[in-house]
Amino acid sequence: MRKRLLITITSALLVAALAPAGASASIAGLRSADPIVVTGARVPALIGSAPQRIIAYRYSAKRLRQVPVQVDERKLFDVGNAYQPALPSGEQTLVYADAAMSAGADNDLDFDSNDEIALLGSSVGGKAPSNLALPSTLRGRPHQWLRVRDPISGEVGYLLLGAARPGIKIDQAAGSHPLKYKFALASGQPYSSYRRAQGPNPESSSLTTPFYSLGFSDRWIKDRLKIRAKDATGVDILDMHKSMVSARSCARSERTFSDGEGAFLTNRVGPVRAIRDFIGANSGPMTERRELMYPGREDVETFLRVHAIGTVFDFLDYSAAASGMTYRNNLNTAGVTVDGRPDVLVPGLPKWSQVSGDQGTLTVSYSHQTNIVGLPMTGYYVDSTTPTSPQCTGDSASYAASGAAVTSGMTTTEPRESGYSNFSTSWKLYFGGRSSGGAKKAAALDRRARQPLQSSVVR
Ligand SMILES: [Ca+2]
Ligand SMILES: [Ca+2]
Ligand SMILES: [Ca+2]
Repeated sequence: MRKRLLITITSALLVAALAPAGASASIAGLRSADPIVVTGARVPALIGSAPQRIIAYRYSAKRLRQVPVQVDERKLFDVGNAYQPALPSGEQTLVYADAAMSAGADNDLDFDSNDEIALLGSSVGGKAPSNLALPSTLRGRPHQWLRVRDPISGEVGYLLLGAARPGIKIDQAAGSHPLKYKFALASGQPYSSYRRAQGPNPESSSLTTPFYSLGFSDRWIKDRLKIRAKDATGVDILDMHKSMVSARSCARSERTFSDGEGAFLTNRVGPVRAIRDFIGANSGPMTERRELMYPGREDVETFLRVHAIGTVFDFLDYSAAASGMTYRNNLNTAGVTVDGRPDVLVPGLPKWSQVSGDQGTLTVSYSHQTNIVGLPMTGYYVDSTTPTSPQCTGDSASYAASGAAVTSGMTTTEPRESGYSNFSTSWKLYFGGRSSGGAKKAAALDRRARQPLQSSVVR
């Protein structure tokens, strides 16, 4: 009896020790890879501050601790003005300001209503007592507490944002530098030498985080991807991110897009994310791809702006080094083996797909936005060492080449044409180790991708 009681007490203590120190621990754990993005309009007290003086804290273990924060200024910009001579599209969109690239610096160099503050889910803390003294950096300075909510679990957490006192040395990264992104032309020349009227513009650009690494060989040529999370082998499982008008023709591909006219709007990196944003896809010069690269997640956004083209294909073609991984999607949860031998899949447009094996786990959540009613879309999948479709770029095989396609009816999305429609896609890629595979885990990541962390100012 006594012994059993002792065991019960010990277990209770153990549970207490393992339990999250407040509701926020769940957000910081389960949603560590997901970003929290807040526009200036949502934190009015900070408007007018110097962007590089904004710092963030969380309350944890009875004190305030600084966490990484990044401020990315945005501006309304006609992307056609990135060309020389300018090729105005007549449409203004919000782009990330970059004085070194074609987007240029923001028109308002202070933190303004459309600028963004980006933080990571892993930084969220608990609720601080209302009488808690502010850190010396923020005493008498504008500051606001942000309440962060996970719409899936209902859990909440908090972050303190403020504009640091002038004269005090601060580090917005809080000592954390998980992202190494380098935009580099293979020529070694600066961006001012970029051939905007006619490519190619070979690059040796790369991104490395503790969870993955990427390589870019030209504007549209993303041809290296290694999963570095946990126990992943870290081999390069990507042949090419392929973007084509037709999967049966090499007339238009990521190669011809890169060889044609184009420009970079943005190439930025900070402690929370790297931003790579470019335009130019042959007769769709305003067509834009924006990569938002967080430590454990990559968001790939594509904005189609081109005359009527009928069909579009966008997919990741893996490399022979992906052999042995399991490919699955929400319509084929049991999965098939990536081996260059054809598989029979239930057809349809997947919500998510995943490749998982010793090489690590990559889960992709797909979404698209359009005002074209009833646009027919489906999934794309080819696993074959002797594919019937031309490869156009990269190697001669298709290893679990998978993504999405518009199969007909892609009407004009060109802003210079009357009656144009909108079509854009957003893929969210999560990187994990060997044990991160499986349909259940993929579905959970897909839910997180679709239901971003919410935030609101509380005081
Ligand atoms: Ca600004
Ligand atoms: Ca196969
Ligand atoms: Ca290939």
